[in-house]
Amino acid sequence: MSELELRCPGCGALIQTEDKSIDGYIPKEVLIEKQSKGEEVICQRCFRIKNYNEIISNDITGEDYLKVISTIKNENALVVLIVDIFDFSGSFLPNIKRLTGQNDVVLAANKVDLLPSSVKKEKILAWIKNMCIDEGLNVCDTVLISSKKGLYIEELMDSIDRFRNGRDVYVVGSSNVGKSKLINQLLKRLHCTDLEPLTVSYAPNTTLNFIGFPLDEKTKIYDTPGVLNRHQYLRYLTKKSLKISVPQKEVKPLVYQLDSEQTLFIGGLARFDFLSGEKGGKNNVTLYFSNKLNVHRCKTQNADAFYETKLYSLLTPPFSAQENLPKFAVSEFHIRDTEKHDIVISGLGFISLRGPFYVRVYAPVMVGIYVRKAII
Ligand SMILES: Nc1nc2c(ncn2[C@@H]2O[C@H](COP(=O)(O)OP(=O)(O)OP(=O)(O)O)[C@@H](O)[C@H]2O)c(=O)[nH]1
Ligand SMILES: [Mg+2]
Repeated sequence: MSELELRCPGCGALIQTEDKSIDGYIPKEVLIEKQSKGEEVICQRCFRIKNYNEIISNDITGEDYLKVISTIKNENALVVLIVDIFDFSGSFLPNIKRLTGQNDVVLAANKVDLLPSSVKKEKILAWIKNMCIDEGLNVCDTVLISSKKGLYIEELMDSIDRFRNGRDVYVVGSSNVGKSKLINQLLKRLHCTDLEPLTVSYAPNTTLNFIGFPLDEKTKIYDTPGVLNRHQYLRYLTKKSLKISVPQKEVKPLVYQLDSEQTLFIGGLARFDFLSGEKGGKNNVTLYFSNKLNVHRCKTQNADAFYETKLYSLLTPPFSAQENLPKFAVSEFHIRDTEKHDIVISGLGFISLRGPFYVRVYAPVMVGIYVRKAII
């Protein structure tokens, strides 16, 4: 069937009319109608995401991803690695070199619009460079961008031009970091406005295969599927909870002055016990989370009972037991120096405070909880 040759321009899946539950499905009548009118054929899932803003997730396993992405190491290309600046550790792919081989890497930290606007760009860039050194990743350039707001896209384009030396470009990164949104921005600037835009969505695993666009007569830029990091919160949230928990605009920091043995609940999604800090006095703790999430404070000694009785009512999201959020696991952090640190709850946000401190953090098992040098 000729339709088997056709790929969806939104997600890269092979177009097919046989099985609704498989990627690339489109009803046969619709396909025939579109083709007879000479219209662009996009799969039903992309149509629904684009037109009704539906959240339809898909399952790409780590192995599928590795198979697809590791073909890049056989190419002579420039790799543009996208990370989510709001979830750096959660979205960073430490094994990127294994997948992309000896190819040069330009790092683009996306979603800079989520950070408070008072934060200096240079400070963030210096912080990213240190993180790359820690992770052992050698990059030719680092650029901060916002694909959503269209910020600094030209800077990234200049960097791509400088380092690609006539080669193809592959845009890679974890799921949901904004690869497709970025390529849509690049296409606008390359005046490719007649092309169907790539499908972009809140839900992970939107792009399913490589999708190439010409950069010039000989070379292409490719969108690629993202891998879902199993430590990211995103993976465990339902559609309703995702809309509240994933920040959509600049995050306004919330400052709390905490005494020892006080607890903060971030909705019902995480719990932060401040056990002790500097001797005497109160300690400033700054929260960087979606501002749609409510924060509640209580005494640590009452926190278990509070959680038990208020989960799903005051402490939301999650909104009901049907959401099936995994049980909380506990991590403790005992910092003895006087530096500022962030406690990161991967995919959800971070809590910033100065040492010395002793804190306990609760989040679903499997969600990564890290301590790092403060980004802000
Ligand atoms: N705030 C903010 N959100 C962004 C930005 N770029 C992308 N997003 C949002 O992030 C989500 C994921 O964007 P996509 O472009 O679909 O991400 P992707 O990396 O292509 O994801 P996969 O195809 O699943 O690998 C969408 O809800 C976007 O609107 C940005 O610069 N800032
Ligand atoms: Mg995508």
